[in-house]
Amino acid sequence: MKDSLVFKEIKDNRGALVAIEAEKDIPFGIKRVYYIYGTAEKVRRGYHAHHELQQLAVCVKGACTFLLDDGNKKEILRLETPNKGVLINKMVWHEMYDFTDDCVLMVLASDHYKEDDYIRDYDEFVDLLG
Ligand code: T46
Repeated sequence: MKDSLVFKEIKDNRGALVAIEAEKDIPFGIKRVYYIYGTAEKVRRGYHAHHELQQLAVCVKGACTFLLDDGNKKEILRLETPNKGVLINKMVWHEMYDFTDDCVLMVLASDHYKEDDYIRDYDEFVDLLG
Protein backbone atom coordinates (compact mmCIF):
# COMPACT_ATOMS: atom_id res chain seq x y z
CA MET A 1 0.00 0.00 0.00
CA LYS A 2 1.20 3.50 -0.75
CA ASP A 3 -1.37 5.56 1.03
CA SER A 4 0.47 8.44 2.61
CA LEU A 5 0.37 11.75 0.72
CA VAL A 6 2.31 14.92 1.51
CA PHE A 7 0.83 18.16 0.22
CA LYS A 8 2.73 21.30 -0.63
CA GLU A 9 2.72 23.94 2.10
CA ILE A 10 2.54 27.51 0.82
CA LYS A 11 4.23 29.50 3.53
CA ASP A 12 4.82 33.21 3.94
CA ASN A 13 5.19 35.56 6.85
CA ARG A 14 1.44 35.25 7.60
CA GLY A 15 1.52 31.49 8.06
CA ALA A 16 0.86 28.45 5.93
CA LEU A 17 -1.76 27.25 3.43
CA VAL A 18 -2.38 23.82 1.96
CA ALA A 19 -4.63 23.27 -1.09
CA ILE A 20 -6.02 19.86 -2.05
CA GLU A 21 -7.58 19.70 -5.50
CA ALA A 22 -10.01 16.96 -6.49
CA GLU A 23 -8.85 14.65 -9.30
CA LYS A 24 -5.45 16.30 -9.20
CA ASP A 25 -3.88 15.98 -5.76
CA ILE A 26 -6.21 13.09 -4.93
CA PRO A 27 -7.53 10.49 -7.39
CA PHE A 28 -11.26 11.23 -7.02
CA GLY A 29 -13.91 13.92 -7.07
CA ILE A 30 -15.16 15.15 -3.69
CA LYS A 31 -18.85 14.81 -2.83
CA ARG A 32 -18.66 15.06 0.95
CA VAL A 33 -16.50 16.53 3.68
CA TYR A 34 -16.81 15.51 7.32
CA TYR A 35 -14.65 15.91 10.37
CA ILE A 36 -14.16 14.11 13.65
CA TYR A 37 -13.16 15.96 16.82
CA GLY A 38 -13.62 15.93 20.58
CA THR A 39 -12.65 12.26 20.56
CA ALA A 40 -12.71 10.70 24.03
CA GLU A 41 -9.53 9.23 25.49
CA LYS A 42 -8.54 5.71 24.36
CA VAL A 43 -11.30 5.65 21.74
CA ARG A 44 -10.80 3.57 18.60
CA ARG A 45 -13.04 4.40 15.63
CA GLY A 46 -13.57 2.98 12.18
CA TYR A 47 -13.53 -0.83 12.24
CA HIS A 48 -14.87 -1.09 8.73
CA ALA A 49 -14.03 -1.04 5.03
CA HIS A 50 -16.02 0.47 2.19
CA HIS A 51 -17.23 -1.32 -0.93
CA GLU A 52 -16.72 1.68 -3.20
CA LEU A 53 -15.94 4.85 -1.23
CA GLN A 54 -12.56 6.50 -1.63
CA GLN A 55 -11.41 8.95 1.01
CA LEU A 56 -8.56 11.19 2.07
CA ALA A 57 -8.06 11.87 5.79
CA VAL A 58 -5.99 14.78 7.11
CA CYS A 59 -5.43 15.80 10.73
CA VAL A 60 -5.85 19.54 10.28
CA LYS A 61 -5.09 19.89 13.99
CA GLY A 62 -3.53 17.50 16.48
CA ALA A 63 -2.72 13.91 15.63
CA CYS A 64 -4.10 10.41 15.34
CA THR A 65 -2.99 7.02 14.07
CA PHE A 66 -4.48 4.95 11.24
CA LEU A 67 -4.33 1.22 10.82
CA LEU A 68 -4.93 0.23 7.18
CA ASP A 69 -5.41 -3.39 6.22
CA ASP A 70 -5.97 -4.49 2.62
CA GLY A 71 -6.22 -8.15 3.56
CA ASN A 72 -2.61 -8.82 2.57
CA LYS A 73 -0.71 -6.13 4.38
CA LYS A 74 -1.27 -3.99 7.46
CA GLU A 75 0.10 -0.47 7.60
CA ILE A 76 0.20 1.96 10.52
CA LEU A 77 0.44 5.68 9.82
CA ARG A 78 0.64 8.57 12.25
CA LEU A 79 -0.96 11.77 10.97
CA GLU A 80 0.48 14.70 12.89
CA THR A 81 0.87 17.52 10.43
CA PRO A 82 -1.84 19.28 8.38
CA ASN A 83 0.04 18.78 5.13
CA LYS A 84 0.02 14.99 5.34
CA GLY A 85 -2.91 12.80 4.40
CA VAL A 86 -3.84 9.17 4.22
CA LEU A 87 -5.70 7.78 1.24
CA ILE A 88 -8.30 5.24 2.28
CA ASN A 89 -9.05 3.27 -0.83
CA LYS A 90 -12.10 1.09 -1.27
CA MET A 91 -11.85 -2.35 0.30
CA VAL A 92 -9.31 -1.29 2.91
CA TRP A 93 -10.19 -2.09 6.51
CA HIS A 94 -9.32 0.92 8.69
CA GLU A 95 -9.20 1.86 12.34
CA MET A 96 -8.24 5.19 13.93
CA TYR A 97 -6.84 5.56 17.43
CA ASP A 98 -4.44 7.50 19.70
CA PHE A 99 -6.26 10.76 19.02
CA THR A 100 -4.77 13.79 20.74
CA ASP A 101 -7.28 15.89 22.73
CA ASP A 102 -7.10 18.66 20.14
CA CYS A 103 -7.37 16.37 17.09
CA VAL A 104 -9.58 17.52 14.23
CA LEU A 105 -9.60 14.79 11.58
CA MET A 106 -10.97 16.05 8.27
CA VAL A 107 -12.09 13.53 5.67
CA LEU A 108 -12.76 14.21 1.97
CA ALA A 109 -14.99 11.53 0.50
CA SER A 110 -15.83 10.50 -3.08
CA ASP A 111 -19.54 9.97 -2.38
CA HIS A 112 -22.44 10.90 -0.16
CA TYR A 113 -23.04 8.97 3.06
CA LYS A 114 -24.42 5.50 2.30
CA GLU A 115 -24.66 3.02 5.14
CA ASP A 116 -24.91 0.11 2.68
CA ASP A 117 -21.38 0.89 1.44
CA TYR A 118 -19.94 -0.10 4.85
CA ILE A 119 -18.51 -3.56 5.59
CA ARG A 120 -18.48 -3.68 9.37
CA ASP A 121 -17.61 -7.34 9.86
CA TYR A 122 -13.94 -8.30 9.42
CA ASP A 123 -14.68 -11.89 8.36
CA GLU A 124 -17.11 -10.64 5.70
CA PHE A 125 -14.41 -8.21 4.50
CA VAL A 126 -11.92 -11.07 4.11
CA ASP A 127 -14.51 -13.24 2.33
CA LEU A 128 -15.29 -10.44 -0.13
CA LEU A 129 -11.60 -10.14 -1.01
CA GLY A 130 -11.84 -13.73 -2.19
C1 T46 B 1 -14.68 6.30 7.67
C2 T46 B 1 -13.93 6.82 8.84
C3 T46 B 1 -12.57 7.37 8.48
C4 T46 B 1 -23.41 10.43 8.96
O1 T46 B 1 -24.62 10.59 9.24
N1 T46 B 1 -22.88 11.01 7.85
C5 T46 B 1 -21.56 10.86 7.52
O2 T46 B 1 -21.13 11.41 6.50
C6 T46 B 1 -20.71 10.08 8.36
C7 T46 B 1 -19.26 9.88 8.03
C8 T46 B 1 -21.26 9.50 9.48
N2 T46 B 1 -22.58 9.67 9.77
C9 T46 B 1 -23.12 9.08 10.99
C10 T46 B 1 -23.16 7.56 11.04
C11 T46 B 1 -23.01 7.25 12.51
O3 T46 B 1 -24.27 7.29 13.14
O4 T46 B 1 -22.28 9.46 12.09
C12 T46 B 1 -22.18 8.41 13.05
C13 T46 B 1 -20.72 8.06 13.31
O5 T46 B 1 -20.17 7.42 12.13
P1 T46 B 1 -19.16 6.19 12.23
O6 T46 B 1 -19.44 5.38 13.43
O7 T46 B 1 -19.18 5.48 10.92
O8 T46 B 1 -17.76 6.96 12.43
P2 T46 B 1 -16.29 6.37 12.30
O9 T46 B 1 -15.37 7.37 12.89
O10 T46 B 1 -16.19 4.98 12.81
O11 T46 B 1 -16.03 6.29 10.69
C14 T46 B 1 -15.99 7.49 9.93
C15 T46 B 1 -16.78 7.31 8.63
O12 T46 B 1 -18.12 6.92 8.94
C16 T46 B 1 -16.16 6.25 7.74
O13 T46 B 1 -16.74 6.29 6.45
O14 T46 B 1 -14.11 5.79 6.73
O15 T46 B 1 -14.65 7.80 9.62
